[in-house]
Amino acid sequence: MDAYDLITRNAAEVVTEDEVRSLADDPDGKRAYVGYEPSGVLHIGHMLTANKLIELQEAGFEVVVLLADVHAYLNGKGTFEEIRETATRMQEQFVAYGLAEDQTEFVLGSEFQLDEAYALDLHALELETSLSRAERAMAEIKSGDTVTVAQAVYPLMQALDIVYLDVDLAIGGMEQRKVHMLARDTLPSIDADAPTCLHTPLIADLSTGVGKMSSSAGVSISMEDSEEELREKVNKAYCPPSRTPDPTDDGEERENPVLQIFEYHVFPRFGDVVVERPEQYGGDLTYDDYESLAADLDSGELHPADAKGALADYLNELVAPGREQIRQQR
Ligand code: TYR
Repeated sequence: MDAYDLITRNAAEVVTEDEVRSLADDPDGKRAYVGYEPSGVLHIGHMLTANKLIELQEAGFEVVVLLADVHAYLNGKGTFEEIRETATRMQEQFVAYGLAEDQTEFVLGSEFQLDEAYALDLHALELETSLSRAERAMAEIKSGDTVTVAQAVYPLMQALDIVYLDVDLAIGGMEQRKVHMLARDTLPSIDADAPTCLHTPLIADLSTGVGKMSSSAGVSISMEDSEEELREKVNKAYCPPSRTPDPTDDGEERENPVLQIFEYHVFPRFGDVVVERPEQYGGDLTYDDYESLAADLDSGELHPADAKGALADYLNELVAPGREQIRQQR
């Protein structure tokens, strides 16, 4: 795979393609980052952007993980002390997951976000931004029902982080896109470049295939799950024998979350995927890419129950080191 294909593999969106192409021309030493609000344990959403960071390391990028303690605080996630403690644990879980410790720079937001120069730049961005724009940027990020002033400052700080961490590529899930668009529009007002961005897809709700999977509602997968819990969640997952399921009766679009997890979590981390089957049902199936697995599910060659069994095995392998890490943390 060439650098551009590796960088953009499984991306839902890149802004802009031309900008990413020029990074791909000479990726060595380029910097990419993801910021995370520290939360108890890594879940499948964190793991999805982490997969992208691992691919970027392969492509030659320097990778920065921002443990966004101040952002978590502004978003009502607890006291500073609680959040900082969680940040340390989260860092250990990322390393257990596979982010190379010597190739990943972990930064706590409060290490630089409380500096005077940062504060003054932040105020300059505040002058440039309407409250309604900041509020819209936060629609898919904010916790709680009312928008606080803290949550309006939040996306501007996120924009500024890109400048202060000196990154060439900002990564986030699709729910971050409006913050990134705000960053592209406002950073030039403080003489900084509009950042290049890459957004990873959102995985549909596991049990319905509708909307997006979230750690706060519905079924989610986390590093805390035991092997049995993983198996149970995957077994109950929505998985019609199709990669393009019919919409719901209400006309809502549906995805196949089992296939999505194969595509965004399993294939990026494992070269080959083996679906074990008893001889009498045709024996094992081996896939070296997502397309062939999806095609077999579509054609009926691969039964959803067998796909689920294999998915649970691979997810368990991905989660096991983090699960062990969490056990030691307690
Ligand atoms: N907004 C991100 C989230 O929803 C966290 C984040 C904070 C990302 C600061 C980047 C950043 O610079 O979790």
